[in-house]
Amino acid sequence: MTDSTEYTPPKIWTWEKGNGGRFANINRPIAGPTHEKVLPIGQHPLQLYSLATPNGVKVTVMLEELLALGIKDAEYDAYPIRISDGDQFSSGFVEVNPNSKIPALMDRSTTPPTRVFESGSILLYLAEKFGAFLPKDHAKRTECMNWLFWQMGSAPYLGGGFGHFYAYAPVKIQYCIDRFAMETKRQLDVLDRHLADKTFMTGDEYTIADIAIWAWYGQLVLGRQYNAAEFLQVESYTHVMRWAKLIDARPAVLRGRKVNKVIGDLDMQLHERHDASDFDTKTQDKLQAAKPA
Ligand SMILES: N[C@@H](CCC(=O)N[C@@H](CS)C(=O)NCC(=O)O)C(=O)O
Repeated sequence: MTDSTEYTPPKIWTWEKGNGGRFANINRPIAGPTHEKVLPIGQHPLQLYSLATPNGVKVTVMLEELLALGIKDAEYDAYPIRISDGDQFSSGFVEVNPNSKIPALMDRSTTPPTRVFESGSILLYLAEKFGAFLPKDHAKRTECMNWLFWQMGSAPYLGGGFGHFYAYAPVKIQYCIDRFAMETKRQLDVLDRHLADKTFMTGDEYTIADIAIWAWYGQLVLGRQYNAAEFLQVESYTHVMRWAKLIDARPAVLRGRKVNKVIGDLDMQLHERHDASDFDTKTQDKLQAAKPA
């Protein structure tokens, strides 16, 4: 790895395997599948292929919230896609998402089945399909869309920019960390000012904009992202903190955080989810305790 200050870009960029830092084994400059593999299909109409990253958790929280409303047709099977093992490059996954990123959803209740990718698109699809967490009033719906699209456009600066250079890059480059810490703090201030006189992002109603923004910025201020709470002084964003805690306390949010989680505390890891009862019987702590010694 060359020190950034010494690097002069060549005339033509070439791919050196290993130049992706912590993600060197999965980063590639080309799209498409690397291997043939079909995806598993469970019994429910909705099939989710995902992982409990902030983008993945948006969708599992949404599905658990829909089920908490009593919407039985939102039942789903969720399969983990282990992105560090390259599962997102299987032929089956690429058919559902040509962009090879989690989350990806197949709705098999339609003929033909509908593929849905991009977490924002999945949230909107589910909100429209089930008529929930999306304001009916046009002006309020527009405000909800404003914030949903804000999240989709802003989080790459937090994750791909700040998170990458602060936590994952093999060298600490002050220029990059300064640039993206500044932008992340600016975004937190945008949210803090907006939430100063509102319970949720669009006012009194909890919507898909809250789900999307909480997954990234809520979890950041709650100290779950990049070990950066002190560095970014997240406690100072008091309105964001109050809103993040309010959402975090919802039972459906806790369940959504567990689905397709394959690292961390064992009681938080539900690798596959096929039924509501799986939360009581199939988290990793339960499965490991049930194993014969
Ligand atoms: N804009 C996409 C981003 C999805 C995304 O970046 N997913 C990451 C995990 S959070 C991923 O699958 N990475 C695998 C890879 O880059 O190969 C969305 O919101 O769905």
